Amino acid sequence: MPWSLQEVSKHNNVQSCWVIIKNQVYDVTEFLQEHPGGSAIILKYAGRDATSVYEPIHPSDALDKNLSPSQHLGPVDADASRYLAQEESLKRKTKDEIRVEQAMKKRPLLNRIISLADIEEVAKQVLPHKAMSYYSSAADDKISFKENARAFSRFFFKARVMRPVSRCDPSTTILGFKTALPIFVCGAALAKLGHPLGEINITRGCASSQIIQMVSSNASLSYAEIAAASSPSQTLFFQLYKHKDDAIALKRIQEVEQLGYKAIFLTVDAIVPGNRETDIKSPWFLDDQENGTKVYNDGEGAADTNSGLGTAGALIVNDDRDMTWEKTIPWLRSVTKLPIVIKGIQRVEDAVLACEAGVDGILISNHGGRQLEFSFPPLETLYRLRTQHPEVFNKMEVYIDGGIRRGTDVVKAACLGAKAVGLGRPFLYAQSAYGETGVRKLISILEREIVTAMQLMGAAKIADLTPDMVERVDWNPATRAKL
Ligand code: FMN
Repeated sequence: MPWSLQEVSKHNNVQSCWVIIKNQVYDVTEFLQEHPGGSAIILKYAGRDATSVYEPIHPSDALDKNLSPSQHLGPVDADASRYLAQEESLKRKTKDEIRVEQAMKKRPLLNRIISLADIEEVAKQVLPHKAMSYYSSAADDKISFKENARAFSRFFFKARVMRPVSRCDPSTTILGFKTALPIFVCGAALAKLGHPLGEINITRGCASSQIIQMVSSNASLSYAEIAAASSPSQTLFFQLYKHKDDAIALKRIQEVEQLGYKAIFLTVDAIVPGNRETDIKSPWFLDDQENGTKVYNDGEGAADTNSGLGTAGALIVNDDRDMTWEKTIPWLRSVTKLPIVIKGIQRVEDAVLACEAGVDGILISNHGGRQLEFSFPPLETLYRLRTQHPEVFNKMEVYIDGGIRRGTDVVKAACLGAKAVGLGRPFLYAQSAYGETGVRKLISILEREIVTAMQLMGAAKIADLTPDMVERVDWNPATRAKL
């Protein structure tokens, strides 16, 4: 039977907690303790409509996956739905919403955007504070985040000249799947925080540009919605946060396998959340801005603002913290036929162990500097792997991510043996600022920069990029790293 608001409002506590989401009533009393973001945020909306805080961060199938059919109590009545619609239309805009609206009107035309830095600049203006805090945040003092990018400035090209490059082909393959460029989208959570269409902007932008998208376990759209938005020939990879319960992890793997995802990237560098202070501070900033009007950071599964973990904490609360080479890789192999890539390798020795474990590839990454502060810059780790264990590159594919913002960055990594490189934040910024067209623009900028660098290096194809074409330099003897 349809529910009146009055009836729903009686269930406003730990003993009986109901919420309304998109005019449907749910009994979340039992779920309170299981909610990854903690119970406090749900209790804040107990007996009330929670749609506006729920929608931007949860995929559409989250309720079905987490609640039993009996906990779905049915729709609200006609009076209630009229009232809720009216309330929504009369809602006073927050200062941040007003700022975002104005900034969107002032966005530069896309043809004025010529670099990834330009896109990031626009994103900074137009993103809601909460989204920008989540996207831009990194661990502690952001040293690893900054060094990821800075590492590229220590590697210089030794170009070849007098080589024919009028025809230059930057295409390659990743795990056997074609890609127009040696780049891919790194799985990053919560694209809907930045744009209502979320991950689908990236899917569509990649389809027309022939770039592979890795979809996050914590995408804000369901894996099925993203797969449905892809074109028939498009390749999607899946980033796996392995649940501590193997049975639940297996369900997730089977789901994406059935949906046609083509590889599993198992993330191993985020078993506990990094200390991301910009993200943790976000609710207080919004709070102050609204002069006492409490605005919670309900990010990804609704982070409990008192938990001090920020948005990231809630997302990985159920992850397996006891993964090992001996146990986890054989288990994963036994449950899926998909290629397996380990995401989050941070040193040469672990790259070698991954190779011995027989995985199909490794993604050298420190999670964009968001996890372990002072984790080595991936480019430096790639360089050391190339120098110390060149044989690894013949046995499995090696990729890096973190701080890649220029075509020359991509080309440097390719010279050192990376089959491809991943980009995280740049895709989030592009889709937030300009939707699907922003994603296409980003890819076209990188294409131009990659082809230019290749031609100037005397490389007509990716295979022409070799380790001798880059040299690691340190202009400052005082900081010369021991290799
Ligand atoms: N990595 C994961 O394995 N799973 C995630 O859900 C995930 N979410 C992320 C969310 C955001 C906002 C960002 C910025 C990164 C996230 N990452 C995640 C890390 C990215 O996959 C990637 O390693 C990183 O962004 C690369 O660095 P870059 O942003 O400098 O390109």
